[in-house]
Amino acid sequence: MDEARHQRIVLHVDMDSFFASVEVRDDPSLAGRPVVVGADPKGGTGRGVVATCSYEAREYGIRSAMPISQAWQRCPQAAFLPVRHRRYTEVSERVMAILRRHARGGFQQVSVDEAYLECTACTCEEAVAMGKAIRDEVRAAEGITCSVGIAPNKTVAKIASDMNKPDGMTVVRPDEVAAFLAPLPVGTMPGVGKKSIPRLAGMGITTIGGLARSDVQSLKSSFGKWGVIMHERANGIDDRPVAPRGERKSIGREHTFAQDTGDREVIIPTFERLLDDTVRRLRRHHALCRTVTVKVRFTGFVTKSRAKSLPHPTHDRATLQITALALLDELLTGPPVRLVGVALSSLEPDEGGQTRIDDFLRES
Ligand code: TTP
Ligand code: MG
Repeated sequence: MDEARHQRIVLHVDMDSFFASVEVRDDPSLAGRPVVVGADPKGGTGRGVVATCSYEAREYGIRSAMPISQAWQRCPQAAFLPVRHRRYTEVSERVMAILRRHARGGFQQVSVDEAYLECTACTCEEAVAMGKAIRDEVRAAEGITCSVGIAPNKTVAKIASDMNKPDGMTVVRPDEVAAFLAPLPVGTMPGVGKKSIPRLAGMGITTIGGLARSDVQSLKSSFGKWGVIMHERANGIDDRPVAPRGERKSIGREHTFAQDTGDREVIIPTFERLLDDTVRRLRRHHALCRTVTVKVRFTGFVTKSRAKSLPHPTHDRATLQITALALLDELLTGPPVRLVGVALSSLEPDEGGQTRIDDFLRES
């Protein structure tokens, strides 16, 4: 019993067809109908994509990010509605307040409709009761449903919340993790997407079980650090904490030129000013960073970015400048530039600056 109490428990909550559910809640006449939220379909000629759709619309094969014209072809009789971000944010804030009230350990909102709660202080039964209470309260207060996953870590909890959607709850106990993960396609694992799936398939790996059994050294030589992480997660290992709310992940600045320009004599000094300002903020807060990211947006909104991780965390101006300028140079391939930006991330406190960085990381 004592051991069970010390086992880690993480709860993941994700709203069902969130934007579409809010639309149905605001107009109950839509209930039970295929509802598509996204760009204007313009009778099938519209450009733009589907943001999300109700589960009734999913029966026609409509999915998030699909061209809206294709959604129209699949189900012209669906209710096509524009995206009302402000409204979804309002509902999201109220839902998150409910979740926060239930949290007894760490709480982390990860997107507009999803959050993790650390439940390690609870027994498994208490975590299940918490999941049920959250689902009941969200439904009663906001008129929308959510799905919950309860498991020993974030990865498994997130996969679990997706297993019985919509309006479901899935509990994976520690001794069930291996059997739960084994048959799932690799793409079920968060972070394993369009890039990793075909490369894993090329190595003969299609399921999470296959990934768990595969040779970690070969994964490492194909994917680097990410290969090792995937292997751990497939084996049910994921120690990432449920981070405190509002943790700052990066600092940076960007600048949009009044007119698109290909002139390096204009672009580089502007970029250096942005970088100086960002490094000054980093140092003022006694922080170090390990990753430098540079972004360039060209005429026509094509946006490219390059990132480099440094061998050691630093706030050294010269190191950051050399790194950032090299990245910028790789990106400036000729076309006129609309915007440049720089961001410093993987932040950590400088020695002796613990208190101040803690405050800083919670700003934002
Ligand atoms: P998701 O939680 O991925 O999707 P969902 O809530 O609509 O459906 P599910 O029941 O499968 O969880 O995303 C949350 C919201 O984010 C979604 O309602 C709309 C928005 N979104 C987009 O705008 N574009 C996208 O490509 C995706 C995936 C989501
Ligand atoms: Mg959702």
